[in-house]
Order: sequence, then C-alpha cells, then structure tokens
Amino acid sequence: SLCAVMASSALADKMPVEQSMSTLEYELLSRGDLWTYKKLDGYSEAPFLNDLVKAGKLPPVEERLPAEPLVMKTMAMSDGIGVYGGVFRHVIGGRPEGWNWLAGQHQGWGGINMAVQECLVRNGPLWQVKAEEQSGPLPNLAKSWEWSEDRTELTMHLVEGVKWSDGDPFDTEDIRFWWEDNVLDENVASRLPKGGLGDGTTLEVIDAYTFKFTFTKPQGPEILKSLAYIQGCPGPAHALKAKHPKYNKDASYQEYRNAMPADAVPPAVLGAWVPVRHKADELVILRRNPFYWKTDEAGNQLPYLNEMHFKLTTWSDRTTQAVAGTGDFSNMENPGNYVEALKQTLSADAPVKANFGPRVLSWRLEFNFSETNGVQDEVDAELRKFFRNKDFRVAVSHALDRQAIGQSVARGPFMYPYSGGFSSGSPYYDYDSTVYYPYDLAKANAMLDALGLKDTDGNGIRNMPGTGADLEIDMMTDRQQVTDKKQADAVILMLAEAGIRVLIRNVDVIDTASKSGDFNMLIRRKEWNLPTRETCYQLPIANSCPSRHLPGSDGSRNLMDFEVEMVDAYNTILSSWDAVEAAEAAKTIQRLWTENAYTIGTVQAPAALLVNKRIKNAHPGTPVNMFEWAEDGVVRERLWTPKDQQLKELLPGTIAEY
Ligand code: BQZ
Repeated sequence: SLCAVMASSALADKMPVEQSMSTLEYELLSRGDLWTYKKLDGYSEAPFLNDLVKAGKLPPVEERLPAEPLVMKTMAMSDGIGVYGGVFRHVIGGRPEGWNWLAGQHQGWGGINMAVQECLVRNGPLWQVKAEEQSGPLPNLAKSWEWSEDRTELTMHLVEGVKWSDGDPFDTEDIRFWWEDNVLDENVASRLPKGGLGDGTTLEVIDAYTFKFTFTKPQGPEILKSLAYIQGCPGPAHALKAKHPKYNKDASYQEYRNAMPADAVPPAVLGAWVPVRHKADELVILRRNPFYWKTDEAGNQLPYLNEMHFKLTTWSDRTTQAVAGTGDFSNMENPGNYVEALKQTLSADAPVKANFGPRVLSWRLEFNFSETNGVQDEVDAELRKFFRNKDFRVAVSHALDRQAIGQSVARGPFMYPYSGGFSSGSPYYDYDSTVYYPYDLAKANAMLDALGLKDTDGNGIRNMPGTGADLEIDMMTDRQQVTDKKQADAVILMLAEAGIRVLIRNVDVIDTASKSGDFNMLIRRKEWNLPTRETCYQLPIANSCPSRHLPGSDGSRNLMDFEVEMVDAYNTILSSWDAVEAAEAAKTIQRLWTENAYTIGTVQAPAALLVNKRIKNAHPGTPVNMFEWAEDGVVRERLWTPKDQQLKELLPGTIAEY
C-alpha cells in the first residue's frame, strides 16, 4: 500500500484533487450479515465472571443479558469467534473532562468516549456493508424502527432487558431524560444540537421499550444517522437526575455538567468496558462490563478482551507507541511521522500492521462570518465584512501554495491539495462538483487590490479602506497539534506575500477554545466525510453553530445565501428516500462550499490504521475514518487475542464496584 501512495503522488502536482484511492479488496456484506438480535440456546461468559457468579457477587449470565441480545455474526469477523482474556492498550492525547457525555463532556477522545457510550444506532461499521445498503444507520440500542405512512412519525424499539453496568435497567426513561432534560434543555450543551432533528420535533414514550419521534415534515433514513455516536447516546438517568436542576432545585447547571467527574469511577455505562481507575495525566483503566448486552453466535458474552487501557500522553505518541509495540492502536494522522513509521512497520518482525486508506484527513482555514458575535471593535467589524465577501476568500485561496504547505508538513507524497467540503476519501465526495482556486499570487494580489485593500502607509501590509487599519488577522492554532502548527507557519509566510499579516493565537484544545466564536480566523483539522456527522462543525443547521457563524446577543445572525442553500441541501439529504437524490444534494453542498470558498482548504492526507499483530478480528479493510473513526468501525467488542499472546491484566479478576 506504500507503493499505491507513492504512485498517486506523481499526479499530485497536476491535479487539485483526485478520486478516492483504492484500498484492499474484501467482501462487502449485507447489513443483516453484521449482527442480529436473538435468543440463543445457551450463554457463556469470561471464566472469572463465572467465579463471581458462583461466589454470589453477580447474577448468572442469562439474567444479565437481554432476552434477545445483540448477536455479532461470525461471517463478519475476519478471524472468527474469539477467546476471552487479555488487554487492549490505547494511547491518547486528550484528557477526560468527565463522564457526563449527556451534558456535552468528552472523555478524552481516541476511543475512550466510544468505549463507555453506546448509542441508539451505529454508523462506524457501515464500511463493511454494500454501498447500496448504506443509507440509514445500523441498529444498536434501537434494534428496529418503523415510519408512519406520511413519514412524519418514527417509532423506535429498544433492545429489551439491557442493563447499565451497575445492573440498573436501561429503558425509555433514559431516552426521555436524554431528550427532555438534555437535548431540549437550552442550558445543557447536548451533543445533539437543539433543533438537530428538525425544529419542532417531539419525542413521546409509548412503553418501557418503545418511543416515537414526530417531525414537523417528512423525514428519511439519513436523519437517523445523526442518532449514532456522538449525538444519540443516552446516559444513566438513574444516576444523573438527582444532579439535574429540574429535579434538584439546589443544583446548578454547572454542577450538573460536572455530575460525573473524571475521578469518580466507576460511572454507570452501557459500553463494553467500564472505567475503574483514573490517574490524572497518566492512565485510565477499564474493566469488562459484566452486563454487556452483546454476544457472539456461540453465545459468548462480549467483549472478549478483559481490560482496556488509555495511556494519557500525546497524539503523536499514539503512533510512536503503536510502532514500538507498546501501544496496540493508532489512527496514524501526523503525516510528519509517516515515512519513519512505515519503514518500521514493513519489516517482518514489526509488532504492528499498517493499512493505508483514502484521503480522509483534511485541514482548513475558517473565517468568522458573524457580524456581531466576538466583534470587539470597528476593526473586527471591517474584517468580518471582508470575510463575508467571496472575492476576499477566493483571493486568500489563490494566495496559498498548497504543494508547499504539504511539503512543510511531510516531505514526499502524503499531503494533497484540499479545497474544502468533503474530503476526497469520503463516500460523499464528488470530483466534478469541486471548485479549486489554485496558487496564483498575482491573481490574489489583483483581487485584493480590486477590493480596495491597498498598502497606503507603505509598511508592506495592506490597509482596510474603512478604518485604515493594517489587514492583520488573528489565527487560532492548537499548540498540541504539530501538523497544524507547521501549516500555520507556511500560511503566515504565504499570506504575507499577499500583504496580509497573520498573528498566531495558540490555544490548548481548539474545538473548546473556539466554541464561543471568539476568533477571526483559525486553522484546524476538521474533516467532513459523512453529512450527518457532527454537522454543527460544518453548516449552520442550528442557531448554536457553527462557531464561525454564531448569532449576536440579540439571537439573530445574517446567513449568506449560499449558506442557506447548503442547509436546504442538507435537509434534502435528511428527508430523502432516494439515494440518487441524496447524493445529488451532497454534490450541491460540495459545489456551493468550494465555489464560495466557505472554508479555505489547505491539504488533505491519507491515514493509516495501525493495529498490533496480536489483535485478531481487526479487519484489514477497516478505514481510519469513513462513517466514524476506526475505534467504532473496527468493532472493538469483537477483537480478541490468542491465549499465549495475551498481555497481563493490571486488575485481574475484578469488575467495577458500585
Ligand atoms: C480519533 C478520535 C476518536 C474530535 C478527536 C479530537 C478532538 C475533536 C475528534 C482521532 C481524536 C483523534 O479526534 O485525533 O484519530 O481517535 O479522537 O474520537 O481531535 O479534539 O474535537 O472531534 O474526534
């Protein structure tokens, strides 16, 4: 696969963007081939759990499982049914904010959020499904659903008898709490944005396992994809209600958000592993959830692996440790490491396997389009006027030499020009709908001149016609992201050539720092591969997003026409029952986005998935990021390690104690 990457580089100088790179050949399945829900003749469990049952510390496995558990099919497993035991070692750059994901807290990313959260539906493993069956998500906590004739009502059925990791039943009270007291509560920063399922949508509980959404207009299968990770994941109502201001008059919303602090382990979760130790800046240890509600076809309760670690270091250390064999997994996404990492993984005795996929990682500049929010003085106000002017954005795009930006990150073939919108590796990307404004400094300068931006005081920086101020723009940059910083440095030099001065403003976690819209420009990696995935980072689908176009204090904002058209096209994707129509709508977004230089794409890169060779069932076709990140796509509950290769557990024989 290194050769494929190298070969495609010859084209890179000539073409702005290219079709997806082909990856490994493997058989695509029908959705029903991945998993089903059914009662099996008998069940088995990890031997140490059986000891706990005998000691009277746990109910028998049949009683812990739902009547009809989710059953993972053998035909979808690349190495087949597994054996119990062992450890899976993750390394991450994030730090858990806390366990209250309902209130918007993250757990440190890199697969730890996804280890504890389970969601109504699931997108990650869709890569294993035939293209013609990819519309709509896969079932998960919701095992099935039906639409009313006019498609304004959607009834969903939960798996019956699922339990939280502390044994408390999971049912529609958890769904009601998620919806009413988090998604609908304006004071809670829910991951599903207010209005994210359409304005006026209601949820009604029918019985303990059935609930119904009612929409104000007909909807379609794609809207359901927004109920997968990270937006449709219920939290433990039984643990959280007492800390929510609606149920506890003494509690504040700030207290609610911190209701499950990172140190308060174990939280009650539905995920396959439960956090049982957190040592700040060092390690989180998770142990298997004895109440996990999934099995394999032989009736073995999942997961196979007993313990999971998240070492808390840096994102680039994740790759270093995976290559060295001291970590088990990495989405290799720092192209500066690629050559060295690949060299090492190619040797026969390397501990890790690398699978390269298409270009799904993309970086971009974002301008703030708000006329009011974050505007501190008349200079900001004038800047925003230019940001909202298409010619200004196109001029900036022409001022960027993307080949050089790419080479500043990593020599060689890895980085590729990117003009915005979907990454070229996304199933929704369309080459013909992509407009590219290539490097042309003379044109950039002429366009800026024509906008009245001239260097009137002879200091080499253009002046703005209104305030007369230098055309000086602050650019928020994440200080932990090496790749972003290198690009930022290149952008500064290039925009200086066009008479624009850029000042770096370093922050720690850019997604958090930029949330309130307090910036004029930023640079970050923010790929868009699936229309419904965290759309709030991309389009103004709700008043609370995106951070680059927030309303002012009066609650209003002035969307540009093409933004409104993109939101319309997005709504078509949500409501359509015709895959061709949905694909056309995605093309419309791609065209409007790139033609208008909505964001200024810089470069895109392929990513490689590194998994330790000890780990079985890590299907070689697993993409780093297609419908979701690989931690979801690889289906960790079905990973296993042969007995003789299992690593020693740090907390053998134990489970979370409440
Ligand atoms: C993958 C991912 C799994 C978030 C995060 C992180 C946050 C963003 C994004 C990626 C990390 C890894 O990405 O970089 O490879 O493991 O976690 O969740 O960058 O800052 O806010 O959207 O997913």
